[in-house]
Amino acid sequence: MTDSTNSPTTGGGLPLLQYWLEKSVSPQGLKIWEKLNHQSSCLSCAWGTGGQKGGFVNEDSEYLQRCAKSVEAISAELQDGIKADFFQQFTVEELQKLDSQQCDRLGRLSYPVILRKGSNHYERITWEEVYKIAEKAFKKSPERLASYSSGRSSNEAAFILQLMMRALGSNNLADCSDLCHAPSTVGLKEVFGSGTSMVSLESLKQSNCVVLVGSNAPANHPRLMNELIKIRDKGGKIIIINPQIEVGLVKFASPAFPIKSLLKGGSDISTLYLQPIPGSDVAVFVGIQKSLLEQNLINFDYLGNYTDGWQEVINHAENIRWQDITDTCGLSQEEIEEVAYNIGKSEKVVFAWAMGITHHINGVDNVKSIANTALITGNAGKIGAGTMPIRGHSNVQGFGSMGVTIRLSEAIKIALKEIIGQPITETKGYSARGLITAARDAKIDTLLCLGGNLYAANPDLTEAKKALNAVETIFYVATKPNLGHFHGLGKENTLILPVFNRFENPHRTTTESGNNFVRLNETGITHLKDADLVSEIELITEIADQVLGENLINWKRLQDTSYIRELIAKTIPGYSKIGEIDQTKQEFTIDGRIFTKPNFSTANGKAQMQITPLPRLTIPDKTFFGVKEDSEGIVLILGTGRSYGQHNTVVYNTADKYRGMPHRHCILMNGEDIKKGGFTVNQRVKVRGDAGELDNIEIIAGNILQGTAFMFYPEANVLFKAHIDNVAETPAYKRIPILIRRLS
Ligand SMILES: Nc1nc2c(c(=O)[nH]1)N[C@H]1C(S)=C(S)[C@@H](COP(=O)(O)OP(=O)(O)OC[C@H]3O[C@@H](n4cnc5c(=O)[nH]c(N)nc54)[C@H](O)[C@@H]3O)O[C@H]1N2
Ligand SMILES: Nc1nc2c(c(=O)[nH]1)N[C@H]1C(S)=C(S)[C@@H](COP(=O)(O)OP(=O)(O)OC[C@H]3O[C@@H](n4cnc5c(=O)[nH]c(N)nc54)[C@H](O)[C@@H]3O)O[C@H]1N2
Ligand code: SF4
Ligand SMILES: [Mo]
Repeated sequence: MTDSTNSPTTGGGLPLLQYWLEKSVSPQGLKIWEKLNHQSSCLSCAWGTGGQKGGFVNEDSEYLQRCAKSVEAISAELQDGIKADFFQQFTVEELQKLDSQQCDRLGRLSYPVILRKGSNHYERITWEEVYKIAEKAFKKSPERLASYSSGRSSNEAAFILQLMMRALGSNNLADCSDLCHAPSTVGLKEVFGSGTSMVSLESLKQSNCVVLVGSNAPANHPRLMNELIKIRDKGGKIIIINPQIEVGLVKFASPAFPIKSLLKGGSDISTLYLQPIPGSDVAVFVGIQKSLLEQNLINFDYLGNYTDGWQEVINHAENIRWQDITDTCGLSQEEIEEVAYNIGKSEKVVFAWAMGITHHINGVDNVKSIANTALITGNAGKIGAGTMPIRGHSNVQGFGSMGVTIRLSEAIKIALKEIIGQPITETKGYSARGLITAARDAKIDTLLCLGGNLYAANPDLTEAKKALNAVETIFYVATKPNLGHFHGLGKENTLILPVFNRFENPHRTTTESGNNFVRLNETGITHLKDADLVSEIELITEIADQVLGENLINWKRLQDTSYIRELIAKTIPGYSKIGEIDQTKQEFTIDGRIFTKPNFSTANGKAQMQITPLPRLTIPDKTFFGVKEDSEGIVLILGTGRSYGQHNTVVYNTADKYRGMPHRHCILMNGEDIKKGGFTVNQRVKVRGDAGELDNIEIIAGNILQGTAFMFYPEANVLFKAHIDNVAETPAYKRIPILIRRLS
């Protein structure tokens, strides 16, 4: 197999190339400013900047809090609309030659299109016809219907999406969080009875030690860096655990601290920086627990009063041999002891993490091992301390809160039953991975994708493509074209349905930040002339109305989002204040999420600690990849992730200057491994995983742990099959065995 993302010169033809070049240079500076100032939350990450007090204000009412990511996201939304004759001009095969960036640069989707079976072209259709097709497609048996969603849409859209699916009798509500923080949600819920961060922004500011694990915050949550800088400035400690040295985690130049950025080239971030073997974080945290025990830094009073299961966790740490810990994680006992000492001696410790923790087959255990460490030092349930998963998409957490999940809480089930007038199905739904498998086995007829890029976000793109090809009808609801729209085609019909984005909606909406703060987004207008867009709310309610008619739920009335908020207030725990938000304009913190006292949301109020077994990490030999053991090349462990210039599957800029990776087709390797493999820097190589191979990949030397390598997603998703965490079903995107060889 070869690279699926050929440049347009190798097949797409010159006109297509010209088209996106023209698009990508349109001047829009003023419009960006207008949108930055719009009263709505930032489109990009879940740190949650923006809202009622204007675009530059964070949750603590501090000003000047927007970062370049935000501008990038807005600017992409401000592109011109795709021209009326565009889809007549280019066949689907031609469109399939585009890479991610080229797809995005085609411009805003501004009219609905359909690709019918047997046709080579997407063609324009009317919304009337869309609803007719939808009516037929959704009148199938509920287990054959599914949705997938991505966290850019609003709480209101999320709520009615799941309301419609559940009214239809389906629990197949796959979501991008299944590929992201699901292990955090599952793990934290088991331990604390609540699946989100227990730390508010205000509380984070009072911490004097932050342990940041598996996060590249300088690129992915830039405004978090301001908080880390301030914590260090007042003498606090920042402990980084990450196999790769991310420069911004060592030193970060923030525009919020201009003097330091100018004179000192930035602020110091990391006090300690540990580089464990990928996938070994449980060993690191059990090691920290063991050392805390040995250094007498455990808070036994706290454990006795506020936790269950602590004896087992302590015994486990005590009985594991240091040798097993250090062999597993590759760190020395002294390194772990120093971290333990710093955690144990700090008064208020926040444990924060992102995908380096969740993207593993033992992602849930990783999360629990962090939670255990927080608990044995009494760092959960007080101001300035606690567990803090750093959420991804700007409203991904809102989607979970609104019930877009296959793990619906009993409280929401009971409340929804009242609205829907029938019990919520107990059939286990399909997560994002489950959905791909079910589709592959021809078990899905109709799929509604509310945003996102189900195709390119999944491992094994060949499988993902085949799976989607077996779905009868696919509706892609989106603002801009992406790889999935051209590769993830349905068997009968594929529709791309254009919608308003967050700052263009004709009605108010809300979103929820990763810090559990609800933002109110004001109405707006689109810059697109003659565009034939609908809002996500209108789209879903129209479909629901056609399919379900008006019995208990008046779907048309739900086009008034304040009515949706009324229902949310009645249904979703902690969200009662949303019922008055139209009048009060008061953005709020969700009740029951921030724990300032060690009284948790479990049945008895105590945290439920559980043992986390050490992972057995193995590295296959070359024969695993179908070549002889004595053949040339080197086997490494690959982690995939984001460059500075991309938002998930959408690439804005090809280079990642921070990692010295000049384009997308690079592999970052340790200098020793480059030598060991018999390669030189900048050499082009082949990279093979258990699902496919990429050719012509350039070797870049970087500050990454020996034995490991790093590549960008979604390109790297052709390489490997999905190996998932059994409980959360999240793929191991961060621990992929690969073979690197010379080009033949
Ligand atoms: N600019 C930008 N911002 C974004 C996004 C984007 O694509 N672009 N995406 C958004 C989304 S949806 C998400 S989920 C977040 C993602 O934000 P992050 O989680 O910060 O992003 P990743 O690139 O997945 O990489 C996380 C880090 O994990 C480290 N890592 C890899 N393996 C391990 C391991 O085994 N252990 C440890 N401890 N660390 C490891 C990597 O070296 C990397 O630094 O960002 C959000 N914000
Ligand atoms: N190898 C590898 N794979 C990964 C990861 C990794 O680290 N490595 N990370 C995983 C993670 S953490 C995540 S979250 C997933 C991301 O997976 P997804 O969330 O599925 O993908 P995105 O690229 O964020 O989706 C972007 C698309 O959303 C649409 N969109 C943008 N704004 C709106 C809007 O307002 N409304 C609607 N309806 N659509 C909109 C646009 O069309 C855009 O093309 O990828 C996962 N895949
Ligand atoms: S940190 Fe995140 S929410 Fe804040 S401005 Fe940057 S991208 Fe937007
Ligand atoms: Mo994510």
